[in-house]
Amino acid sequence: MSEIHRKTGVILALDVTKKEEALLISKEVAGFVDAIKIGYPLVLGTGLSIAKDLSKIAPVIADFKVADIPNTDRLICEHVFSAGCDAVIVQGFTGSDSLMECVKTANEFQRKVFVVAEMSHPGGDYFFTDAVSKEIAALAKKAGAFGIVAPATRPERVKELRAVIGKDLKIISPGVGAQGGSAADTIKAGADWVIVGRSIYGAKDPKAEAEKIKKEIEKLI
Ligand code: O7M
Repeated sequence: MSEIHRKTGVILALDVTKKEEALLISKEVAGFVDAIKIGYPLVLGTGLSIAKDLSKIAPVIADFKVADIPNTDRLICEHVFSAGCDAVIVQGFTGSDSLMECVKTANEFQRKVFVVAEMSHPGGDYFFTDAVSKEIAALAKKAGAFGIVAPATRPERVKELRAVIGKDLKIISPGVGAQGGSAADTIKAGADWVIVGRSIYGAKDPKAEAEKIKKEIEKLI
């Protein structure tokens, strides 16, 4: 288990599907990212045991967007944390009892929960309307989550959601690069980390790309 500390402001979204590639890229970019986010593509491709391998390189965030009844959520979270993941990403629209069960389970394992407040793709604000996103962000705070997920493709929303949660919770923001968002604009709007996938793992030189984003963020400090 390791803590997620902000040094670079970058989280790698490792959506490759082969173990060798996942390990190679992670080792290459290790100095330029603060955590590695794994999700269905990699875990379905390699098995959940990849979490332990990657946790030797950087803290691991399990992006399963957990969205079920409290009992099922607890079973999923227990599995994820036992596998060596340092944090889990869950949905908040399931309601406070489901969310609180995830946070309770995370606390038992001394791990963290991030709650999706709004999604980054063009259709992402269709159901995650302004009012709903803000309500989910407020619920994440009330439930004791570590942070929320907010869209780098809409920095103005990051700013508004930051105003809802205050300084205590972290914001991680996907949508930089391949989806059109800017790392600098997202951090300026109040995100703690940008989540970057294809721009890094799909680059000819993932290390150079990760370093470029890290430097873009460093310039703001
Ligand atoms: O940089 P990309 O676009 O290749 O990858 C972005 C990653 O962030 C990818 O793993 C997505 O599944 C994830 N993501 C979004 O792109 N948008 C969202 O709204 C939410 C997520 C996410 O990480 O949810 C927790």
